[in-house]
Amino acid sequence: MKTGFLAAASLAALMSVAGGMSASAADLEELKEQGFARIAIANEPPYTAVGADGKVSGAAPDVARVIFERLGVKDVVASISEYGAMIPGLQAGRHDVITAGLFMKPERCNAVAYSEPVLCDAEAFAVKKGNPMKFASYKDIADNPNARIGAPGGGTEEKLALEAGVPRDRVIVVPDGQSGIKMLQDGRIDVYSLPVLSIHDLMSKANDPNLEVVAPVQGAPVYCDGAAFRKQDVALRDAFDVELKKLKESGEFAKIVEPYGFSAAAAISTNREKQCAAAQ
Ligand code: 6CS
Repeated sequence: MKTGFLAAASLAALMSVAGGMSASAADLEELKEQGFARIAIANEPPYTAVGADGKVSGAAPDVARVIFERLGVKDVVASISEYGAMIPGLQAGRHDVITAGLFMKPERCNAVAYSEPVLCDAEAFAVKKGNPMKFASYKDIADNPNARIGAPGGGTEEKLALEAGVPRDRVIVVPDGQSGIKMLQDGRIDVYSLPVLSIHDLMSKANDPNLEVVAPVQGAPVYCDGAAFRKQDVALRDAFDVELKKLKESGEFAKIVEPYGFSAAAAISTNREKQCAAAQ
């Protein structure tokens, strides 16, 4: 059953109930009793999406929904969050799990209990047609004093830009994909950076011949996400991983993620240990 994205009022009521869950640990029995798992998403297709009808889809929630059903948790209920707020929200007990394409990186792996890898992707730039400022890497943006990059707040692309030396005042926080494309079209930024599949989804919807994609971004690694649980919810994470492994082995995992453009083999060929240890 496709899960709805609850209207604010009912979501607030729901959260007040669910908020009673012990922030200390969300164990499987509690989730079964609750009847749903509260997932954090960003609404960034094809990773995560909320339709006009409120239905939640995207590769990450679809994998989570199947796994939680197999664990006896009938439903998932999503709330949209900025990437940078997801881990604090999880730790504060506002979510039971993050299923949003939150890429594994050492500092995040220290803060949460990730599942094994689910969605892997490289990074991309959306630029004006002809790439007039010749961006191929985040360093190219740093080296051009006039270049402004748009990226999600607390997201990987923001961090990559800052680490490449782009000054803070030239890294513009963009709240969502549509805003990023509009800011690029209006010339308020010179490049908008998201993972490859997200940029391609936005560009196909924008259908603007004055824009083009640069992918993959040179020097940026391929990242993989996992479902992210609280550190104290390792038992829940392990139960999730048992079902994820079965999905991968049965071929069902590929049937869920590949229609969205993701490579099942990319996730299957790596593991949490490698991804959490990977250099930036
Ligand atoms: O994990 C992240 O920070 C990045 N993940 C996705 C799917 N989109 C942008 C975000 O910065």
